Amino acid sequence: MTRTALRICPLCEATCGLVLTIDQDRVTHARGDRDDVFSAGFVCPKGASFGALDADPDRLTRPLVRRDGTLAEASWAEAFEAVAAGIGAVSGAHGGDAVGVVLGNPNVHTMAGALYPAQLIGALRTRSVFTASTLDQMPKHVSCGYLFGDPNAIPVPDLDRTDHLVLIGANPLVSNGSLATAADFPGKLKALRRRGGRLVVIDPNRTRTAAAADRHVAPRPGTDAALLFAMVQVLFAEELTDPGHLAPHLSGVAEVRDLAADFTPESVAAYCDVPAEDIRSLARELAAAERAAVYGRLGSTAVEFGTLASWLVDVLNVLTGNLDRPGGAMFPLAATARAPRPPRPGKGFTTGRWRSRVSGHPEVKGELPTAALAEEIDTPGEGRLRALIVVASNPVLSAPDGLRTDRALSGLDFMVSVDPYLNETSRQAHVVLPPPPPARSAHYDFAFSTLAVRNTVRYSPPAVPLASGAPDEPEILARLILAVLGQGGPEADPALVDGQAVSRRLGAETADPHSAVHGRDAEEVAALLGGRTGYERRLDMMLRLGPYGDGFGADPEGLTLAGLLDHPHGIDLGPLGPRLGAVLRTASGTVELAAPPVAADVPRLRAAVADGGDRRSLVLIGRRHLRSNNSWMHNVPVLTGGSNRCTAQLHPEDAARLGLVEGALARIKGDGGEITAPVEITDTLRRGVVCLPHGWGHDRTGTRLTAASREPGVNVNQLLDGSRLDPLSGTAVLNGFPIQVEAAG
Ligand SMILES: Nc1nc2c(c(=O)[nH]1)N[C@H]1C(S)=C(S)[C@@H](COP(=O)(O)OP(=O)(O)OC[C@H]3O[C@@H](n4cnc5c(=O)[nH]c(N)nc54)[C@H](O)[C@@H]3O)O[C@H]1N2
Ligand SMILES: Nc1nc2c(c(=O)[nH]1)N[C@H]1C(S)=C(S)[C@@H](COP(=O)(O)OP(=O)(O)OC[C@H]3O[C@@H](n4cnc5c(=O)[nH]c(N)nc54)[C@H](O)[C@@H]3O)O[C@H]1N2
Ligand code: SF4
Ligand SMILES: [Mo]
Repeated sequence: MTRTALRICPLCEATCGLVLTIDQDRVTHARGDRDDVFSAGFVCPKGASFGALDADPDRLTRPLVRRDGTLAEASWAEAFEAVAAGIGAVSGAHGGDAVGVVLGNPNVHTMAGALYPAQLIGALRTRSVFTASTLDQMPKHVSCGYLFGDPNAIPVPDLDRTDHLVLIGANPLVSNGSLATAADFPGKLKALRRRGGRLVVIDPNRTRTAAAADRHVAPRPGTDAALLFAMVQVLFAEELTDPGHLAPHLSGVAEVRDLAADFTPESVAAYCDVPAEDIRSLARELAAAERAAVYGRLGSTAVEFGTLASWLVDVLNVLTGNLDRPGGAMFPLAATARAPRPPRPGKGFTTGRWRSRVSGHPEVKGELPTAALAEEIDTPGEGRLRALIVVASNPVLSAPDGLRTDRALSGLDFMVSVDPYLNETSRQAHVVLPPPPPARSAHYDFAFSTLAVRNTVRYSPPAVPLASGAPDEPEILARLILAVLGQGGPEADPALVDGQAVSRRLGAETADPHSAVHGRDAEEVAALLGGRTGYERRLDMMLRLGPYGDGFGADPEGLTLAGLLDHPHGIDLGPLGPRLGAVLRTASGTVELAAPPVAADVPRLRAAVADGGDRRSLVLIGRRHLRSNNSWMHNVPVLTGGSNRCTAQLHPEDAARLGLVEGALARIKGDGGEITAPVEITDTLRRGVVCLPHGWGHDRTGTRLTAASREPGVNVNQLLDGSRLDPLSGTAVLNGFPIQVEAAG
């Protein structure tokens, strides 16, 4: 007897609703849910392979504990006792900062990853926090922090209503969108063009997205900040700025004009390798469009001037009046966000409240650069990192210089990995705690609802019950928190962790005159919470205190978890609405266009433009594949093979000059080492650029990745040594760094 269950796909940011067919406890089929209020049936090959991924025989089902040097299966009780002893020994002798926390990308795709890490960091009292953000979008947080006073206030392109969309360093036809949660990005781009709108793509590679555009501009990698500055210069010089409704809310406009003054299209054309006339028309077309949105993604963030480029994206949105209006760049309002309060100035945004020990990198959003993780472990001296808790991260492949990271991890006193796989990183752990597969986990998109191009609310309870005795990931993280607090024994009650979060939030809300529960008794409110588990009670609390919530009775029609469960395909909350006033948290209460730390980085860009860049040297950029995801999806045979391979792509002219033919091996050298990869010649790339995907290099011993290790590929991040960072955000330069290439052997 088969049955079906609904499950939001956790495999990328598009958050599609799936219909799973389930036979016994096995997912035998997955298709798009046509009735899903957000995704309306869209699915991609990864979502369709949900069953294969869920049932991967290499997934760990029991914890592993290292004894006499080898990892062996153990009971959950033994594993948590080992964690309490291992972390306790390090933090007791060396303090909380000696224990690092590393949080990887899947944390934004799990409920556990949204709810528990802050409590874990609090329990450890550690400032040694490293996340995937500094391999990814941290520049956007920093630029929005300075512009709007809140690093999490990230505007998204209003895809359904815009007339003119400019995509910079983004390939949503493959990535399915990022920092802009939209199921069926391909359909939305088609609809844009069908209604007469224009799609502009700025990318050194003629990607699938670029090939579908009305205009494709291919600059030299890493030069976007100069190109965008030149667009700003044109807007001012040709009197095309028109902030309109935003005008009363802006400060720093004149400063931006002055900063942009010498970035004329002519002055940056050679550096960007884009004709000045093309830059001019990019600016004119943007200004002329009725409703336009500029959006930048990884090719604009994980680059040398990532924060400047991210900032200029929104400077363009502001100067053309497109921020916070329909069809422009807008702020979503998630159901689990705090209900809006009356506008008031905030404290503004700062970084550098502390610095990393070895290189002195400033803290950003409470984090240190992941590119500096290895040096914080392997550089001797006071304050060295001696233990790590790694949750859903594979820095040996995802971050610069995996060989050094690998060696550093092997020298730790103690390491825990919360990870379903024994992979390149978790193989160095002393304890591996495996979460259950996605079909056995509940799902709510805490992170992506704050980035979605339409407001909706959806929840999937677990589709399949947990295996007997196995905890879900929320319980694993709650028990981990208790273990680091010294409560590693079986009597420790994970409900305490959820209870603490609930009483903290309700304590603050009942004391807040603008809260729906102001003046009520926090315990009495807590007793009203619905939900079968701790994480469900927390979700119920957040929904009820949120902008659409019932306020625990204040609005009987409002949202609760129980009400949401009556809508298994989700509830549509409508298109995005203007809400800048509620978003702004700068000290001035305005959009601060020219924050001093951002302006102070402009001379570095000016110097790079003046220098012209080394045009003889080749630079490397990345690529993604529809059937892959970062470093952990190469172990599912239906998703690999065909075009999903780890090849070095080169332009035909570069290949000819280097004497490389299709399929030959190229030796590629960078700051951090060298790798050898088969050549794939393609004229989709611009000249001077080599393109390799990341997340490969599955050839280390001691892993359990049967399929991936048969076609291991090479680790592109070995070309980096961790020293190239965007200074304002600490984000690694993963795109547009210099390399040398020659024929191998
Ligand atoms: N050269 C280059 N490097 C890059 C990039 C690039 O474009 N080029 N992209 C960067 C970007 S954008 C990112 S986000 C990072 C990602 O880098 P990481 O944050 O390290 O993420 P992944 O490589 O996806 O590894 C995820 C880990 O989580 C585990 N996992 C999977 N599902 C779950 C789950 O449900 N729970 C738990 N606890 N674990 C789970 C996987 O087994 C794997 O070990 O890589 C970055 N690295
Ligand atoms: N299928 C699939 N989907 C994914 C992922 C995956 O691994 N596979 N990963 C997920 C994650 S973690 C993320 S963060 C998102 C990323 O989502 P996207 O940013 O949309 O994905 P990328 O393919 O990294 O696109 C970056 C683009 O920037 C271009 N680029 C490189 N350097 C430059 C430059 O200097 N300037 C400009 N203008 N462009 C440049 C590259 O050619 C590439 O096309 O994708 C998510 N979705
Ligand atoms: S687009 Fe993303 S969310 Fe949708 S099915 Fe594919 S992997 Fe899942
Ligand atoms: Mo990412």
